[in-house]
Amino acid sequence: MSGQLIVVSNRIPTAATPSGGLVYALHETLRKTGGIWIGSDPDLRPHASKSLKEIGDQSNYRRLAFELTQEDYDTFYLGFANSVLWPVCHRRGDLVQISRRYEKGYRRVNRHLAEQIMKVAEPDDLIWVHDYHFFPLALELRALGFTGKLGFFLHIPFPALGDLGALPPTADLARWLAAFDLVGLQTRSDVARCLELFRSEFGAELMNDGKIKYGEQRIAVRSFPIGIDVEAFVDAASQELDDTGIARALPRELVIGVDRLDYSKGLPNRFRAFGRFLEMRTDKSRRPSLLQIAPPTREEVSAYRDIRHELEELSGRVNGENADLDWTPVRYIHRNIDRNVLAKLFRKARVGLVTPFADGMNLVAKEYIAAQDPDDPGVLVLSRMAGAAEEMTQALQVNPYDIEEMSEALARALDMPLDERKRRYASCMERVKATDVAHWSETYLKALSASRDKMSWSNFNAEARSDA
Ligand code: GDG
Repeated sequence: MSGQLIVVSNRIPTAATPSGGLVYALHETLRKTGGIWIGSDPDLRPHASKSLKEIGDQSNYRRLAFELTQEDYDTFYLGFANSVLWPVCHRRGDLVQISRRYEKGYRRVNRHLAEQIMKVAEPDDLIWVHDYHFFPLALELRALGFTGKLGFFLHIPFPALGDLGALPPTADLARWLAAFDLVGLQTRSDVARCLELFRSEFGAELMNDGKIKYGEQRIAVRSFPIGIDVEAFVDAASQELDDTGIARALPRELVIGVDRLDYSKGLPNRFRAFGRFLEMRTDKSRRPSLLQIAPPTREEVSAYRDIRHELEELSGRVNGENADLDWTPVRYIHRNIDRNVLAKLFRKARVGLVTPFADGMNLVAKEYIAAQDPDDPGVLVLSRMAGAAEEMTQALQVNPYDIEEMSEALARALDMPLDERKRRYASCMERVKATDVAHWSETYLKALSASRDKMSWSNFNAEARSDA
């Protein structure tokens, strides 16, 4: 890598050493390579500054924050990103809220951010942009004359061609993506959908080297399945649960679900399937509990308030119909739980229920497997619609729309003999280890560095701005 690495993501960590998941992985990457991490400042301002703000003091790399106004937050973040792009990518066109204000806000924030990045970026820097908040960022940067390598990674599913019809016409995904050198996606199915989009575009061509030629641009599209920090999670899960109160309160047959409270995660059907399983069990002395941890997220968006009410009603109903004086079948916790406690709860649970309708990867599936005791592992019940299903073929895979299939899978998981559990766990764990988060960032950055030798972006300007 000749220049420095610049990572752009919507959120930027504020702790000196962030814990958990993706932010930890990016922190570790930047700690090794040096560079800059740019993300949004969580505090809103009446007037956003035109320059990035230096935050914190990190070893080896800088963190720079961009400011948003209330209008930016409402239109760019809550509006276009989370009320248009998120539902489209998760096959929920019915939840899309089209608004010209949202479209303008989205383009404005991306344009302003590009201007601010240009003040700190050098021509041979390598910029790695994360997620659907910044689809047009490369186009804006090219329009301002940035000629270095630009990579993109989409954490959520790539939308099917048919679903893209729910986007407003100004959202030209193909042209936005074509300004990047490398488009990284979670799975092979995502890559197939992205290629389908380019195939449908006039003037796009699939080249012999696997790249797409689109006008003057050449774009590589590849899958890089994201993973977790396996060792850290195994370590956290292997510690004793020192809160004896929690340990005592856990039933012998614990089923666990952990998800941000999002409509894409399939939680109502999961509760229905658990209710169905309780009804159908012949041995009524059997008293499993479903522990569902679902911290709040994006509560300002109405679809998120609706799903919360639906879940509260459903958990109340399943409990009302099945609970006893000394048994609560569904324990639903609507708040954030400490990561170390979470790891130990995963290990105690006989079944991990991961049943999204659509999910880029789903790291909970990988965390559940990593947390298991190899000598007495639990069973992962996994939706076929999660990106993780492409690799974890030995999980019990289910259709998240089929309540009966999920209820049967639950019964099968709870009754599964030890040797079958061990065999399935070993196969899933082998995949979790092979695609850990360090492997993900290393392979991505290697591919981005090798993505092209030299190329001119000089004829970009006029065209890039024509619809801004
Ligand atoms: C997006 C894509 C893709 C959840 N509740 C608590 C908590 N969590 C942690 C989990 C896991 C993370 O949050 C959730 O990651 P997921 O991958 O499951 O889902 P998204 O948040 O939707 O992430 C997804 C991911 O990006 C990465 O590319 O896999 O498909 O949608 O780590 O453990 N952590 C703590 N307390 C909680 O209550 N501490």
